[in-house]
Amino acid sequence: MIYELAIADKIYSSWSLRGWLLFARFDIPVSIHSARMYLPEFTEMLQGFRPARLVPAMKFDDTVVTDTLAMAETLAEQNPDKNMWPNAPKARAMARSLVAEMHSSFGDMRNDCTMNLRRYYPDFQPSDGVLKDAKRAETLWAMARDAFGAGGPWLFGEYSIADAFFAPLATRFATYNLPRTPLGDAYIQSHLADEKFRQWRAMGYAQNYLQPGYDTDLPQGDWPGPAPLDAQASDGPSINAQCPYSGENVTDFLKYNGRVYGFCNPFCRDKTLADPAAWPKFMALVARS
Ligand SMILES: N[C@@H](CCC(=O)N[C@@H](CS)C(=O)NCC(=O)O)C(=O)O
Repeated sequence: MIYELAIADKIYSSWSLRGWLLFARFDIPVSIHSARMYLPEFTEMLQGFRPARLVPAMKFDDTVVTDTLAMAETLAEQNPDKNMWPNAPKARAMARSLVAEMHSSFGDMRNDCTMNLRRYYPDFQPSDGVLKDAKRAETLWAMARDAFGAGGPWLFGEYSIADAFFAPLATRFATYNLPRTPLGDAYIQSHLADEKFRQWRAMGYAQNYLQPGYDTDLPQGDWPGPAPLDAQASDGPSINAQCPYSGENVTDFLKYNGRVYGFCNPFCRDKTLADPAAWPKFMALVARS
């Protein structure tokens, strides 16, 4: 099956993150179309995904699927080898409940705590509604982890659609420093440390775009996930002639641990700069050099 996916800003678009994780986390090949929200380019992009009016939207053959819940079900049905839902019927039923509730609820948290993967606001004061949502999320997480989570750090042990759905909520706990139990904190940290999530966030940094209205004036701290390795933009020449991602000749450079590494375009350099350890191909090049 050949899939196309329309998404928006990686730092701010929580539903896009969820849609992208459904592909990235289950290793399903997809061709990505991306546009910034609230600009004409967004509407233009969606012309190719009619009748979608929001992101994410996906397409296969001539069929457009316009909502993350429908995308998840369609992908799970078309890729049975990927085990996107838990295998055991009772676990699968609970996973579906959690995903449906995530999809239809948590309005206060979504409204008051917009996703912002650039920021950490340690002093944010949550409203009662946000606190209620946060508590409900933790109740659901604890229920799944207690019953089915023994095999790994995710809600049902192995990563499932339910984790992709809760990833944006986990980032809101992180950005706004929402109160949480140790169990909730461990689950949130699993998301922040997840390689695919880190790649998404690093690509968001490389997009280098501040969405008006998504920041607050509150004091900021360092991102509460794994700290990036220290790398700096640099001039060439580099120790590698070919980009670790594309194999093409290098044009853009960074310095890490006293050595200069090259990439075939500024975006690939910048996404690596934002979080070098998130990129296995770059870390393999470092290990070889
Ligand atoms: N129910 C939809 C929600 C999609 C949604 O709200 N997308 C936002 C991005 S996070 C959007 O497209 N915003 C652009 C706009 O409102 O113009 C889904 O699950 O896919």
